[in-house]
Amino acid sequence: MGPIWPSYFKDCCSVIFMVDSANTAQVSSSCIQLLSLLSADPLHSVSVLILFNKRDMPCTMSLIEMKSLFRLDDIIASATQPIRTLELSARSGEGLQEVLNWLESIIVK
Ligand SMILES: Nc1nc2c(ncn2[C@@H]2O[C@H](COP(=O)(O)OP(=O)(O)OP(=O)(O)O)[C@@H](O)[C@H]2O)c(=O)[nH]1
Ligand SMILES: [Mg+2]
Repeated sequence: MGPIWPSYFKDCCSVIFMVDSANTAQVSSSCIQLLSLLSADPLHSVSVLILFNKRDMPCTMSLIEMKSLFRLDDIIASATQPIRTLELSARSGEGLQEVLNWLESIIVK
């Protein structure tokens, strides 16, 4: 669905970018999608949450591995947006409270 995302950017005030941490084959394409999203003009200053999902699966990569594969430190340092990263399991709900806290924090702003 990536090619149609830009049609939603205009009215966006925040972005949640969900990554499948159990899918090694998609890491590079996911990283490219993230970079193109962060460089889109309408998203210049929106709050961004990068969610590493499926942490319950045995084959899941650790947050340290994912951050390293994405070169997230470099991405965060050069991005114009405030970026937060969290781990989550949509299946077990682990990490969900932190996501809700993030949502609340950006709504209050
Ligand atoms: N174990 C586990 N399964 C999850 C989690 N989140 C979603 N799923 C399952 O993942 C499946 C959906 O696959 P995804 O890869 O998330 O969906 P997608 O990226 O739209 O589909 P693909 O393009 O095929 O990768 C469903 O069966 C969900 O139940 C999670 O946190 N843990
Ligand atoms: Mg998938």
